[in-house]
Amino acid sequence: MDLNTLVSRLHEINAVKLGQFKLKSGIMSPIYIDLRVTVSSPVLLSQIAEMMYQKVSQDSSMPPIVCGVPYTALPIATAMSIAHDTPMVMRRKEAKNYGTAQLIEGRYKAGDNVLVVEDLVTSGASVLETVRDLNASGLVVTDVVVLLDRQQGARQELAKHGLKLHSVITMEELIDTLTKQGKLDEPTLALVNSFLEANRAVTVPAASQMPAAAPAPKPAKKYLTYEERAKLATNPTASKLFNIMATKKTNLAVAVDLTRKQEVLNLADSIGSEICVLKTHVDIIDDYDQDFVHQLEQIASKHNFLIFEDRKFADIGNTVKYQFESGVYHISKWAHMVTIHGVAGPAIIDGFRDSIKQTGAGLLLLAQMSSKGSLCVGEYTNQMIEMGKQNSDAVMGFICQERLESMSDNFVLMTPGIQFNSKGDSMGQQYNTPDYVVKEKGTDVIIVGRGIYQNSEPKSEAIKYKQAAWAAYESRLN
Ligand code: 5BU
Repeated sequence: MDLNTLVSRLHEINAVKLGQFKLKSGIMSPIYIDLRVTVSSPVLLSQIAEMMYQKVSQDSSMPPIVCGVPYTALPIATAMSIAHDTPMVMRRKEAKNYGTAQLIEGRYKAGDNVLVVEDLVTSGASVLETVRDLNASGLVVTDVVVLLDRQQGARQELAKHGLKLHSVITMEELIDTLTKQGKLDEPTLALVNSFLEANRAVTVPAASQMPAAAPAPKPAKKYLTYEERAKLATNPTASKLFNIMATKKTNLAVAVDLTRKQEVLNLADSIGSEICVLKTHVDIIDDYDQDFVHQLEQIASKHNFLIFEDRKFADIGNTVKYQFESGVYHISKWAHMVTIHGVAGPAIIDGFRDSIKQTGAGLLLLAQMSSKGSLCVGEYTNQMIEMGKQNSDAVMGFICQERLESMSDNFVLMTPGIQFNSKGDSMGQQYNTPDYVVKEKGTDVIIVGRGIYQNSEPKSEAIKYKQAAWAAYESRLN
């Protein structure tokens, strides 16, 4: 099949869509290519697989095993495998915690070369995820084949990892052919072209920052300084926080869960010089008023710390927008950062966008919790990390108990559930030490509540936590 026929067939089955589409990255695109629909057209599917096979065979020597990137490319790889009697392996997308717990299914031996098959590439991140799992199982990857190269950086990114990209068709060729076939009118063509131009340089995380391999992500080994992280941060508050931490030499956040405004303010002023963040739950303050916020803001700027309202928003976008901006608390007006759950799905983040655009505030995604039996684990945690990556302008970091490989350095990792002398409370809280979470588990900021505010000498206790957490940070750099 030639390219002209291929494009006609894709257009006929509605695999090429024109309109307004929200991409995985949140960007709106006037063109969307959905190759999943090819499973309903088996002849076309096998023709596509054949074109891809021929492309690789022309340019390189065909590796002896194929592996599709889940899910869209699985049928393409299968068709290729059956037509050419080329064995296939399959990468699991989700962790399996029973049976053999294999990451890669199929028969292979270490050192076997595998052709990675994907429907289309934008930045190359999904391909790299599969490559990494194949490599982790001892397999070698030198070549990647796709039907469509969207020309948004994947070729260069894959080359950096020593991978050669073969594509049957590029986005430019697709647009050209559609135009020649009279399927794109002038205004649409202009829209598509300006979109492609504007989005040519999509960046992908470096290999060390790629999403965690299922099933058992380990903390990454190399640590950057907070100064370096400030430069990588994609959210302004994340950058500000890293800078404050570096300047004040403190990665201590204090959770001031006191119920009278004067108590909170007194403690804030007394420990302000020791902390980078003060965490509030304003809905537990009996005599909350706007004056409280006003005073707290003054103390925060006097001591150079940020205010974190641990509101744990969880509703649909429209509701959280009101909860954030309106009501008694007007949180958006004063909080530098807030926490959100992901149960409602990624659109919750849209509820914060208008306000965040103006203030630069940061969202902290609840990737893991400190309490016993927490359901924020496994695939949920992975999805939260993915949500953060897809919205890295608004998301400043994660609340988590460990640094997972997929948590890239632009994010701040903050960990509650910290106390020197207790393992937990009677209501499910579980504690670790500053050294354990910062040095062993690789998180950045410790959040200490009762360990400090219930101590008879909160200021000197805060200094002890600060010193312990900072020493753990310094020692992990070495
Ligand atoms: P503690 O007194 O150090 O146990 O207080 C911990 C604080 O952190 C408290 O404000 C909690 O609401 C908050 N927290 C937590 O303990 N565990 C979590 O997983 C999350 C927040 Br998220």
